[in-house]
Amino acid sequence: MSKNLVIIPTYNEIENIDKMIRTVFSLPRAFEILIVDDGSPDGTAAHVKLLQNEFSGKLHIEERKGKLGLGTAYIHGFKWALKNNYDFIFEMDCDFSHNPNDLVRLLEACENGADVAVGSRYCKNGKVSNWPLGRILMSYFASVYVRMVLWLPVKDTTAGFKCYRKKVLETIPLDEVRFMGYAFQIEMKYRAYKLKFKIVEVPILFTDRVLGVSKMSTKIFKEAFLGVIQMRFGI
Ligand SMILES: Nc1nc2c(ncn2[C@@H]2O[C@H](COP(=O)(O)OP(=O)(O)OP(=O)(O)O)[C@@H](O)[C@H]2O)c(=O)[nH]1
Ligand SMILES: [Mg+2]
Repeated sequence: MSKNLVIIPTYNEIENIDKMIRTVFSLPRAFEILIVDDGSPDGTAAHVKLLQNEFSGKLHIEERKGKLGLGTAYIHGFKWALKNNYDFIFEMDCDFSHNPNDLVRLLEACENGADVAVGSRYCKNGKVSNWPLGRILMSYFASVYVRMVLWLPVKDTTAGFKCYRKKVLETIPLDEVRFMGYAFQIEMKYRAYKLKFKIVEVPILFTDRVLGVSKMSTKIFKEAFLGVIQMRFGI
């Protein structure tokens, strides 16, 4: 049986963390969880540690001292996953924008031959709910922009709900990954594509965050906009 690890980066997710962990552990397939918490002032990490008594051996946490960004949280998690020998490694947000039930379909896509399975809003049958039209348009055209600059054959280039086969994370030089936010998600796909890994999009319904606060900032948008051009000439 494969070892599956869901990495969930958290910063102030106390409203979501309990339900998220319980939902993942109630799925029909076996997943372990690694929370990478950046010293959330709201006590997210303390709650995870409490739950570790209940979910001993399958709920893990790595704590970092301050808010160091999504990209480095995932790199930290990827290294931890490789060290502990997981076969399939997932990225998922804690705010239920990504429906944990879809982890099973991402896993199946990789079991059926994908190296990277991407939970996609913009492929056939993919959907976004609750987002204001402006945000959908911005996100969609950001993906078009990325495809035009990088010729990356993925419809949802900024998607952050993914499953990687171990080999992908062993091959990408993780210490060279340099971006933080949306650009991080683009960079990982672009590197996987350049290394000729098979990327498959799995349609998902993406729902806007209901509880807790968004950590998205204009800095992250700017990084993605300029970062894509840097990637085109850099990687
Ligand atoms: N460890 C860590 N996690 C983070 C950091 N920034 C965001 N996160 C987590 O990353 C996930 C995605 O962050 P969100 O704020 O939901 O970003 P987003 O989904 O692009 O934005 P919204 O649609 O507005 O929610 C959530 O689980 C956050 O708690 C960070 O600096 N460090
Ligand atoms: Mg979110």
